[in-house]
Amino acid sequence: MRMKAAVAYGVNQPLVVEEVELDPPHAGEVMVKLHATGVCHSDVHSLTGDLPREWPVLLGHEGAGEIVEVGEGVTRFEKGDHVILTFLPSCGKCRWCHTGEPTLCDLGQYLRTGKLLDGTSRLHRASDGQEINHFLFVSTFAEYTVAPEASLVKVASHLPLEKLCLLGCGFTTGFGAATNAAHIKPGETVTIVGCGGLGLSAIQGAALSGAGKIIAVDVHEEKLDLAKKFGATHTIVSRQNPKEVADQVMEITWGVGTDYSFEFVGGQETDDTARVAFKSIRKGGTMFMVGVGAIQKKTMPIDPYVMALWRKRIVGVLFGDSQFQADIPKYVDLYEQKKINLDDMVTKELRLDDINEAIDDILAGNRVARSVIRFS
Ligand code: CXF
Ligand code: ZN
Repeated sequence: MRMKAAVAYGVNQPLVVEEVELDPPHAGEVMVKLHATGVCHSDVHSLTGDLPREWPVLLGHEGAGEIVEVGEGVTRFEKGDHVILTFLPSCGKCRWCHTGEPTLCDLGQYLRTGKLLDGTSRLHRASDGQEINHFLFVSTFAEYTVAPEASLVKVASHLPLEKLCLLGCGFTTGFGAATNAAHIKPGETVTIVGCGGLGLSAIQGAALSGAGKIIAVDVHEEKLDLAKKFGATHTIVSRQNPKEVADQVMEITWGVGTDYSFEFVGGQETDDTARVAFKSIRKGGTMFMVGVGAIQKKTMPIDPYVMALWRKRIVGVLFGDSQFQADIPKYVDLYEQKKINLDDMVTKELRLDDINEAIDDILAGNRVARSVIRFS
């Protein structure tokens, strides 16, 4: 079928919104009519080359929509189901899926192939048939997508998909970092470095877990205003002086440091942000590395002397260490009960034709928490 999609052709080139031919689902796949997709910093990192891709590629990985066709052998889903597309798949069969760690699912090894699981693409440019690469199996910057059933989570059908789409990446990553990775207990203290979509979701997770001090750090004051709205108790405008930020965290916590810190920035910035997060934790505290560093950056400036003598821990977190098939429906319930706030996370809605504006907003840094592209 023919559809409109935003195709990326090279590093830092604007996406081209054009007609793309989408093939029907093969065995184990479904076709989804997208209702909405979030625009995540990782889409932009892919465009800037920090997370390299083969071109052309159809980006987007935080989508929600309705199933319009199921491929052979698909039993978990049927036409009309509302689904979230997740940026990681879970096969439900491998060792990791069986032991409660679906973010480590063995299918993850194929995520960077640009193809679906049988090694082929369903995407071709309508004008000349040129093959287009898939992105993380879901390619949501399009009116329709074909994805493996392993990349879908079924959700209730009476809630707004233009908000629930955030559960496919950003919200689950941030909220899960606070609730699954850190298991924050009442009264514990946290430093949140980076208050975009991930950081704001972690603040919500920390607040819902009963955290005491929630110290939000960002270079942009606008983001810290939002952080307060979601439950931050203290804010620090980072002035690119890591010592100063960590010193302020120390003052706020009476010279102790916080129990946990979270790095949510990633990309090229991690020299500063990881150092701030590391310095902000207390003796025996844990820093969670959630932002994905640029692939070219192979080191982080961490003081090994302090790490050993202060018994500090650094832990990587992927997709909020969630069991996303089970957790996403729970987050849908929390949203319905107004215990989590997705509505105010979406600070801008756009149409697909304006997708480059959404990318520019992310590059600017201070304009949006999350932008969502709506298809209907
Ligand atoms: C990222 C993680 C690194 C690869 C691209 C997707 N996750 C979510 O944004
Ligand atoms: Zn993402």
